[in-house]
Amino acid sequence: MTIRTKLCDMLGIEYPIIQGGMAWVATAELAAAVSEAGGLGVIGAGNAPPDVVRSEVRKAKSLTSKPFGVNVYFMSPYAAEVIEVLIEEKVPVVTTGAGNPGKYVPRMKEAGMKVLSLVASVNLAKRLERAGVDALVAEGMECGGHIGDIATMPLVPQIVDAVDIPVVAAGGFFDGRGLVAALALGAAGIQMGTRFICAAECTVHENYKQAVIRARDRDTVITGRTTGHPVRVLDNKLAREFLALEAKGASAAELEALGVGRLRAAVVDGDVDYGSLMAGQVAAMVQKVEPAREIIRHIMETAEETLARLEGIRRG
Ligand code: TUI
Repeated sequence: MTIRTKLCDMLGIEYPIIQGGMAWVATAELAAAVSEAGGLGVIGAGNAPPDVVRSEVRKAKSLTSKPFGVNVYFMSPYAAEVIEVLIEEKVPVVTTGAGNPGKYVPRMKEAGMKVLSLVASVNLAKRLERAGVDALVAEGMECGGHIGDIATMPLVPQIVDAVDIPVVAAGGFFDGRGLVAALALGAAGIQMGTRFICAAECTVHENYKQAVIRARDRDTVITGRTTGHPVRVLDNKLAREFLALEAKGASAAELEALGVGRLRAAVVDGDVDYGSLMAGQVAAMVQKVEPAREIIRHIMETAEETLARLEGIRRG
């Protein structure tokens, strides 16, 4: 027995699990490993220039013949050029984040791509459905990185009720209990980032993986609330300095200066003190590094156990 949803048919994947397209973190190696394991691997284009994205896409193609995606980060100065590269390279799936992809949707659809857009509000979900995207990823504030202000539990059913296209739930997912909960809320699958940071195939610095593994339930904090760009990260020296500056009423420019290059420092250099260790609240549940295939297998196995347990509490 297995759990299949309309998301699997739409994307040509085996299991309704999408790997978050995390900037710097989600390289071709991780994306290909997740796709090979039956989920949808996603390369995070972040702020990378188009030639770098093209070479990552080609690397992923050399590592898997299964569908994979690329996340386009709309605050990147290269977003428009990256989209052209993805069209030229015939990337089957694009996920969009941190901005409104509306005006690019027709071009991506004409190229035969599936477009999934990350949203953190009902209003944007409705607008993007009208713009013609294929599915939405409803991202609750439990997730890592840039976040909205609504938690996954209230956000997902509100978006499910507001649109007619498939909705994927994101933020707070770790195992099959979460997958079944997402399906119960009306979602067609889940997107997970944090757990995949600790996939064996993920190329982030080992220090970053160990910081996620060490994290306990209250170890993420939200910086940047005063700038209007809240970001969930693991608590460290950088986060404390950032929060202290915010408490003193520092300007957005001053705070931005502190943040420049910090994600790269965490991912590439393994700077766990002054790097930006973006991670979601489920960091506390991640306890080991394991292959992407094991992560997917564990989610699907625990989802089956959860369904069986739920069946057991039905009374006639
Ligand atoms: O984008 C994210 N999460 C992120 S981005 C990031 S950090 C980064 N750093 C360096 C380079 C590249 C990235 C860390 N985490 N999530 C997707 C997401 N996007 N959630 C919500 C939205 C969103 C927000 C506003 C989507 C559209 C939107 O549009 C506003 C409007 O009305 O146009």
